[in-house]
Amino acid sequence: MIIDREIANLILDEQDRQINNIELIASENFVSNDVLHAMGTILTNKYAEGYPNKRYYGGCEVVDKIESLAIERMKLLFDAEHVNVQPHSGSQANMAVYSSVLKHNDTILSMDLSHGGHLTHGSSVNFSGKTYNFKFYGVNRGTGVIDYDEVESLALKVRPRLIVCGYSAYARKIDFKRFREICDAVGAYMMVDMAHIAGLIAGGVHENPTIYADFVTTTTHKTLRGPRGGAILCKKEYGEKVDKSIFPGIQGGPLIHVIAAKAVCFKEAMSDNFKEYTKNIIKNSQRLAEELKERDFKLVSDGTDNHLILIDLTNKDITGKECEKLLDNVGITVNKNCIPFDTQGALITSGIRIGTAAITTRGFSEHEMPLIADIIDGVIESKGNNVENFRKRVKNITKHFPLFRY
Ligand code: DSN
Repeated sequence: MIIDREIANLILDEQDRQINNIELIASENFVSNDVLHAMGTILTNKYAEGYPNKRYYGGCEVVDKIESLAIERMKLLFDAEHVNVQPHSGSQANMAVYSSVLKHNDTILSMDLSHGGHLTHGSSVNFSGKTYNFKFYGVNRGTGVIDYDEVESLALKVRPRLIVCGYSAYARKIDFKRFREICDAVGAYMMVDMAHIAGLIAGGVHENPTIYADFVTTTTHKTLRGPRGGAILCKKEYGEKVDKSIFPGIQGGPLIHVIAAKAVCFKEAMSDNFKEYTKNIIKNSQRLAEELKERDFKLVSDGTDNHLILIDLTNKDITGKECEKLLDNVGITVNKNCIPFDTQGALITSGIRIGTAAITTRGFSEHEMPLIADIIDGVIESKGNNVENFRKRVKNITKHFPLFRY
């Protein structure tokens, strides 16, 4: 129990919000009690700069075992040759990979942010865009899907040292083998940022990139359902460079309490229950996509193969920003998101991104998907009216799916 009442009360307020609302942010999830408890332990007290058996502090004999276990579990889960579980976030994982084998101003080819890429994939306001010479591919204007032949032509033209695939707002499967062929054609390193789909890969419902990629980066808190944090998986030959890049390159002491929670998450992700969970994530998102289409919603790429759906609101007379706000008011949490070829900026946008990882953890099934689509549709149609009625409908759903309480 937390003694500081101000903070304790705010945590309880946030707990209420999570319990009562429908969480559709594609990058969020609800962790298990075990993951939560591992993070809230005395492991937070320990400094352990370095790596197991090569530390710069005494007293690391126990935390060495914890970090080693996390590494071994993650290797097994993703069939990886080398793993680093120390990145504090996905951004730091990406930064570490770039700096492990590239020089400043080297050329990197990645997906444009407005087509589904990430800030760390070369945005001009991010360290990545400031440090490296990024060139961008996008999705096809007609299909909303990656045209791999176009990526190849671009790669042959710009001759990148590294190609990034793996995205924050792309609803279709990624052809990793094709990316490997493109990388080989131009002699580029292949990096996969699997942050969004890591859980789907662990559960076996998306192809595993580790056999194709030189480097795979991830966060651990999205579909993988672990603590907030990052990790890097790579071929053995790059292991030492990647490790040095994280520490002492860009980080100091690892967060051992978070690494313990990562280890718990990796074990959970090996279970049959988790496999079933990932199948259900996709069942739910495909059903929700169909229900939205029946209500005249346009979806980028016309559907989904994974946990997320990118809704193009241009036929609905509402911006992404307005839609996010209206849905927030009734207890449905989403984020505004640029759609490919968006004419609005990133603070307004013409789309919203939704995902089913969190609600599937809560136990929502296909049965709830038409109810959610109906509320989203109704809220947009009524433009901010009948808020109480919609709120009640949201609570009528969430009350059947209890969440862990402190
Ligand atoms: N911010 C994350 C997301 O929402 O996709 C990516 O890091």
